[in-house]
Amino acid sequence: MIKNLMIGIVGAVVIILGGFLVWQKVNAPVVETSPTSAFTSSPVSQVSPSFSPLSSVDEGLIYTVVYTDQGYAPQELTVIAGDRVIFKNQSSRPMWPASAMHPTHEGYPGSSIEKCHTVQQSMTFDACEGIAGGGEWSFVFNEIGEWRYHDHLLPSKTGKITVQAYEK
Ligand SMILES: [Cu+2]
Repeated sequence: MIKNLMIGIVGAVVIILGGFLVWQKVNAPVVETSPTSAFTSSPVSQVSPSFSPLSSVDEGLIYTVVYTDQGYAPQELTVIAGDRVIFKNQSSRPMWPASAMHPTHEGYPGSSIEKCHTVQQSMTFDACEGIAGGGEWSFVFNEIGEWRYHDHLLPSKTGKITVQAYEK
């Protein structure tokens, strides 16, 4: 007798609970749309990092040439294509590293003082302005060859960057 009553109560609870769950599902369309939008947005953020290896093209070594009142040091430097050279001014005057020949700066491929202050400036081996003492200017050398340069503000101060091909 008690056993039957228990089964009846459990059965009633299951039916009420089930009915409540079905009612909640039907009356809650807003809750169901949010997992859908989260699903569509997450694959986008997962796909984009797979394009990042393209940036490794720019990951060469970094060298430093120091400019003092005595000139550039080291005066001659050998790097691998894709390496970056930082020219640090530790002299008492502004410095303006630029490709030979003075005053046109057209020795390095694609360089010309006429490209200064244009959209092509970043492609030229030319600081395009005086860099104050304590400041620095850097350039990535992608062209293989021997590239002479000078201080455009004091052309007697010269240096040479030799760029070699990358070999495994
Ligand atoms: Cu010059």
